[in-house]
Amino acid sequence: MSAMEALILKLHEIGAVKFGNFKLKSGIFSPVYIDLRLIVSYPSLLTQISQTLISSLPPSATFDVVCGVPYTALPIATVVSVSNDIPMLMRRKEIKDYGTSKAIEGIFEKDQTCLIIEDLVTSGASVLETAAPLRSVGLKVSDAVVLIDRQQGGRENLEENGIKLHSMIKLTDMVRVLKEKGKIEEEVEANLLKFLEENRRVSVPSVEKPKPKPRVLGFKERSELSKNPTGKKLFDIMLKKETNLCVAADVGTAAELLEIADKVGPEICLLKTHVDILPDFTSDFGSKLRAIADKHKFLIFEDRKFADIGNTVTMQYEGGIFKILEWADIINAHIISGPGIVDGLKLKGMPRGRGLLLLAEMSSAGNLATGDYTAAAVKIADANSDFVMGFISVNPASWKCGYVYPSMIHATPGVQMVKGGDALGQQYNTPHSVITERGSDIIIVGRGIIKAENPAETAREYRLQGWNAYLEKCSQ
Ligand code: S5P
Repeated sequence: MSAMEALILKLHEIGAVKFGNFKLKSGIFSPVYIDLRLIVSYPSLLTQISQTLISSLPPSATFDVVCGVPYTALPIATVVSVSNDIPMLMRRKEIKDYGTSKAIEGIFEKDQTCLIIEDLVTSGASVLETAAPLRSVGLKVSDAVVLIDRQQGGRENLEENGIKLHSMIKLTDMVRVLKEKGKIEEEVEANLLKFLEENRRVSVPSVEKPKPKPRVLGFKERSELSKNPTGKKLFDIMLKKETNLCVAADVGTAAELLEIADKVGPEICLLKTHVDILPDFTSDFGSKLRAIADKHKFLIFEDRKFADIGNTVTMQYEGGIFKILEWADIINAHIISGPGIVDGLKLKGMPRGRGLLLLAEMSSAGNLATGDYTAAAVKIADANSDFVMGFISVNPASWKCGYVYPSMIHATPGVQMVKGGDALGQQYNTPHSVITERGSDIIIVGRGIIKAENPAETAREYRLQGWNAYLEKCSQ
């Protein structure tokens, strides 16, 4: 008896192959059901499968790492890895939105080749679901090896996606052997061959005809598109420092603010202030903060939320005791008073090369900046793209209008590691969801960092999460 026949008989004996009438994941009814999850209970069988898998590969199938399709093939891949001393990678089915948020776990280098290991292939959809994130992190995927090929289009579907399928056992071989060894009746074999004839190709709906997705432009390309000098500068800083983190420094005193700015400075692209909450504000505050900003290469954003008529805001921007125009690279404004507010701020800010963010949405529960209001903000921004560099937004991916302007920067408040809120209406989303799902660029984090035991270390964690999410978005 050949090793292959012995393997088929063993799989039948342990009940991994059953005959009857079964509904498959793809919706079709099948006269055979194969459940390879059982093999973890038979260690010597698992070893045998893992060894035969690798030895059945042609010499043309070279690879540096292996990756099993979750979940059933994970133990097979692990045994292949251990017994052949080949490093393994793991694909996460669910990407965490804490920690490093990686889709692929393990160490690899760009352009290495990864062999995908699968237990059973029908349409090939699961193999393609694993190939996509591997390819998006720069790995090459050209071969997949499978224990059983159901011969229902998997080979062809994978071939069309540049993956050669190698199978140890074909379903037709399996029924032939089982019939020859007297394990199944002739009728069962005939029934199965008829089924295969009628279901030669199970389509892969989501993979066969991928919907064209708009390409995500990176910060480099977007910097070139920005018409505002501060917007350009911010894109450039984000790229250079690999950070899309803005810290909201809502601390009790100016002294504390300067201290925290120096601590988190290396991790941020932007420091956001509320200068009117500082009891010890003095006229040299601006120059002191500017020195720290220059030292760590970040920009200063005074969250003044101007809201008055154009004429009044010119004075509020330039005058008073705070003299915001002197030291803040960026300010923001509500559009409740109409486009005149932008004209007023622009009059003072433009000659200094400053930038303005419009509040198109807010993070607090029950706020009124939604729908038509958000659309109006986009329209005003578009008409003033030399001065308006972007938006305070919460879910720009959902906007029916305006989200497409790649020159505009989206900065989103209401960010913490864990989704939730405070007692006064603030609502939090995670860095990963803000950047990848909600379509923003910058995470604005206040209490999540300034109330942490070690703000510098925590800022670094937020920076990594925000930046990894940006990289993930670009690779999609
Ligand atoms: O809609 C908004 C707009 C802003 S600018 N919601 C906000 O929370 N902000 C500001 O972001 C808010 O004023 C605060 O400075 C920061 C959020 O702080 P946190 O402590 O809740 O992270």
